[in-house]
Amino acid sequence: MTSRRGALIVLEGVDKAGKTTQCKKLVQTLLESGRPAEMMRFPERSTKIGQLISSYLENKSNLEDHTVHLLFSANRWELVPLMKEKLEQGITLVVDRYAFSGVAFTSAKPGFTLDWCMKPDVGLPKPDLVMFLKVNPAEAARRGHFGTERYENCAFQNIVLQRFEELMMDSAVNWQVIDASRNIEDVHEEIKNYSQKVASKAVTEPIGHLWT
Ligand code: 2DT
Repeated sequence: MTSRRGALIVLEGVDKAGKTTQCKKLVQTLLESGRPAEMMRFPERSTKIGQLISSYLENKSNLEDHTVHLLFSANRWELVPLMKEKLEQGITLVVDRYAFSGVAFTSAKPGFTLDWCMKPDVGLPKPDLVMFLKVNPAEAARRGHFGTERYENCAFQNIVLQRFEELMMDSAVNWQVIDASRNIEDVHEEIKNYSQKVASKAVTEPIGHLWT
């Protein structure tokens, strides 16, 4: 047995950027290249906390803004033991949204600072790579209608994008901006290249702590 760990790879972006499609394709490609890989997503709606979040997103319930922010964070923390276990088993995790979405979405609401929003997620397993799939919200809207869930409107997504851009100024996080306006295969090719490089490097380094 070796002690090579898997890499923690996160895909972020505004709605309709193609994150889920690209996460699935990346997992498939990693598996085909002989690297154990699994997909995860946040929010993970299957847990008790995830169900509260899901009902909120579907507009079936209302939650106070700070409260729901903390629930999103708690939903990540409750999965940390499982994430660590998988990474230590050598499984590369491809994650559809993470703490960056948490901060970008809540801080797009009036009265929330980036700093306050980051606090509950300080110390989470630090991604080895965060790829930001960039499509401007107008282009994203052309790709299909926004759904009916909370936050799915152009004006809000524009503010979310600004918040992501502020988060991307942090050079302590390994951000890569991907032009996701291109076709699925071209976008995948670039994502694959960054991921394979980082997965080879990550195996020799301990898992870091986010925003510490
Ligand atoms: P999807 O399930 O379609 O990705 O939408 N969100 C997500 C937050 O507000 N805070 C968070 O911490 C996370 C992970 C983004 C989920 C919606 O929930 C928002 C869109």
